[in-house]
Amino acid sequence: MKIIDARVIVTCPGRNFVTLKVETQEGVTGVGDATLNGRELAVASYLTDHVVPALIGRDAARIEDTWQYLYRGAYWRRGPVTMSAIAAVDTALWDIKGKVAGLPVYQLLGGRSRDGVTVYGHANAESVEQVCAEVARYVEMGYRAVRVQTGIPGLAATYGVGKDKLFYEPADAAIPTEAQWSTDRYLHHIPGVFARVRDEFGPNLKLLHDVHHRLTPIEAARLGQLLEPYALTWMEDPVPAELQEGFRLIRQHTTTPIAVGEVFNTVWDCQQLIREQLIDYVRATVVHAGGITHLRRIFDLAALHHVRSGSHGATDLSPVCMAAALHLDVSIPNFGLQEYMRHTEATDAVFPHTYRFADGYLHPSEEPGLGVDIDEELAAGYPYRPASLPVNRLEDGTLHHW
Ligand code: CS2
Ligand code: MG
Repeated sequence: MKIIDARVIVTCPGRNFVTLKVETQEGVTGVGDATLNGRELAVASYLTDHVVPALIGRDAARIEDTWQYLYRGAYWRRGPVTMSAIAAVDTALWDIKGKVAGLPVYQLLGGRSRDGVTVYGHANAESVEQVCAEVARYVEMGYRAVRVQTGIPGLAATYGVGKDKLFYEPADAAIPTEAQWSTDRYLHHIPGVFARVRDEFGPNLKLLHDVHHRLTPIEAARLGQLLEPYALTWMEDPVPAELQEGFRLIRQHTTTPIAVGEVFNTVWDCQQLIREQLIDYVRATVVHAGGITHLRRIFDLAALHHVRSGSHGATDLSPVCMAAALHLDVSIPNFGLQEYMRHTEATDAVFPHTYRFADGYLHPSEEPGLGVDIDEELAAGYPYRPASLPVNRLEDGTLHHW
């Protein structure tokens, strides 16, 4: 099963996506997502210039060996660019293996551990009233879990509150736009939002909130305490996570569960968080954490320490990543939740897929492989557009975490 071709496709059907398509001598193809928001072309170059030439002629069946070859072989290990590139190759090879076996990828991962993958949607709006209306829309669509973000009085724009409700997209300009942040205003406002939402929707709806790495551990501990009466499913990314031991402080003070990991690339980013049981959900993804092969390792370590999965699934992760995520989600023993932000119609058309949403669950494809593809002709009609994520400043002008 020799690899005879591998090509990198960059397309922008509403936002930029990088996709790797691998082809074998027998004509079997596989796809992998390599999108890294705001740094798309760096991964495209890593693949085209350094990885693709070494893939040609390799045996497509040797997934683990190829993973090790790309990880150890580069000498320079880890990092989002490297790991997204490796992820794309790994995902494409799992897709090929499934097609050759005639089985959906989840069957190769041990088969189903559950009937459906519980997903959460994003309710975001400027005011508490508006956000309640957004939550109600998700409940009507069948969602069992909703993430809630609102504007903060006194701040011009807030993370998570976009113009478009179903496809929130923060990468809005070639040069980063500047947003404003105030921890005091935020901490004062957010508990009241959850008091209202919990009161209106009752105890059975799972509620989540994304702090987007903006607090210090002691501030996060306080927020966790303030939110305890509203029984959140998780408080996400309370602090930047480079300092894994920083989570000890949060943990000592609150029973609000903690989720973190959308920027993690390898198990080394979270091994202390997991081993010391400092978190409850690990949110690493197929595309940014080295593909199905490596993400499964992270989830296996997590399973030993009562940590569940909660993979990132924002609009900047393509339907190829979502398709792959669902095969893992449905098969692992310690699945928690899957984020599901819907893609635009143009994106869905460029990436035809057969996973489907019903009653608050996503269901992976039953087709051999991942059950997703890229329509290259359609993709060619959407050329790359430079777009960066914003930066954040405190009211005195200090650059803060976005
Ligand atoms: C977010 C993302 O979905 C989330 O939890 O944190 O919207 C994140 O900001 C983007 O995916 C960054 O690319
Ligand atoms: Mg997040």
